[in-house]
Amino acid sequence: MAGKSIVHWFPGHMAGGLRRMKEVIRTCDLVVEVRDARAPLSTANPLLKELAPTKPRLLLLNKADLAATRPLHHAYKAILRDELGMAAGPGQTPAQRPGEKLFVLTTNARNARLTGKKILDWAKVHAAPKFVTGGTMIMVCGMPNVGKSTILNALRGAAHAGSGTWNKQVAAIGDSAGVTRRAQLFCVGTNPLMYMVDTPGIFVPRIEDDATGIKLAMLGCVPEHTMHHVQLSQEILSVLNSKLAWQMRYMDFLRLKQPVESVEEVFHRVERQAGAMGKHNEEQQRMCSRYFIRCFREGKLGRVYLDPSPSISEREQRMDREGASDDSMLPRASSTRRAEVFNLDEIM
Ligand SMILES: Nc1nc2c(ncn2[C@@H]2O[C@H](COP(=O)(O)OP(=O)(O)OP(=O)(O)O)[C@@H](O)[C@H]2O)c(=O)[nH]1
Ligand SMILES: [Mg+2]
Repeated sequence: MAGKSIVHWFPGHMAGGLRRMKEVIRTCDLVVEVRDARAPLSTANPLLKELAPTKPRLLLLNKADLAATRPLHHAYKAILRDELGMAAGPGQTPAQRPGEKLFVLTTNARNARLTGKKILDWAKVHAAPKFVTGGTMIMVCGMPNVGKSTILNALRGAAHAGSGTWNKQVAAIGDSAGVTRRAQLFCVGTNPLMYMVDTPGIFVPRIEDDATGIKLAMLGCVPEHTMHHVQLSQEILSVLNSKLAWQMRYMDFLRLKQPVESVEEVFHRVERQAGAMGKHNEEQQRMCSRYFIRCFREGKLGRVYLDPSPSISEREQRMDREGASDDSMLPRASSTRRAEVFNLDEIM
């Protein structure tokens, strides 16, 4: 089970970051909460919702390229229903709470520029700045490693498209938790003027159950040292062998003929592929497990969806495992036909 350290991971920079966010949020016109689309419920942070209950909110389910599309689609509708008290079926009347503005998008790094443009367009209409001359202030927040800084860079990219400087990354990104360690302000657009505050990933001081802790460790929302690498690899293998994995890609990847239960077998395969047989020491095992964990996080072992998705039938599950469904089942951004960007208006 998850080590106790997962439950208690709340380092100093997070406590400081949260304090700073509470100060900065007063001047913000829009809050962008980023979650991981592979576990949009487990990567929700209640602390963040409490920060600004009345501000317009934009919820981004990022890394949708790594999530199984069918359960993500269901989750999207459930989030609309739960967050807004909104019936999510087509043609139903939205029962939005008075004054609440929420925009939900799924996105991924591949179409980040397109997402950036959609966010900017939405912000122009729904998050008017308090003082026009001061510009719109946007705060981006979320759990560690969900892609906040990547989104910020995308927004800058969208705003600067065509100017020759759009692809310059300003916010540091990295594949481990805790890359951004303090709140930083960036200009993301000049017409109209928009600023964005990138914030450090904020973890919950206490996780309710070990299962959530394990999911967050799998997704890289906590640093490596919080869970032993062999234990984490074993948990990942269990996921890949279960219904949570929507494609059995790990067997192809490791050139296995049938599923394996033991993580030792996985390490053995990795060793063979790397041509490093024979050195059965701890360092070798650590390298194999880190490689396996990284491949899982990068989606090389197939798309997954880690949160419960009860409304999905066995048949749908089987179709996805056999590769019969793809991104085409998600609502699309109508004009561009690019996958994994959709919005409230299109689904209602
Ligand atoms: N496949 C995929 N990878 C993504 C996506 N968005 C971000 N990433 C990767 O996820 C990792 C984390 O991205 P960051 O933008 O640094 O995440 P962050 O939330 O700012 O992380 P912290 O600052 O540590 O809290 C990086 O390796 C990104 O390249 C996505 O949509 N799809
Ligand atoms: Mg960051």
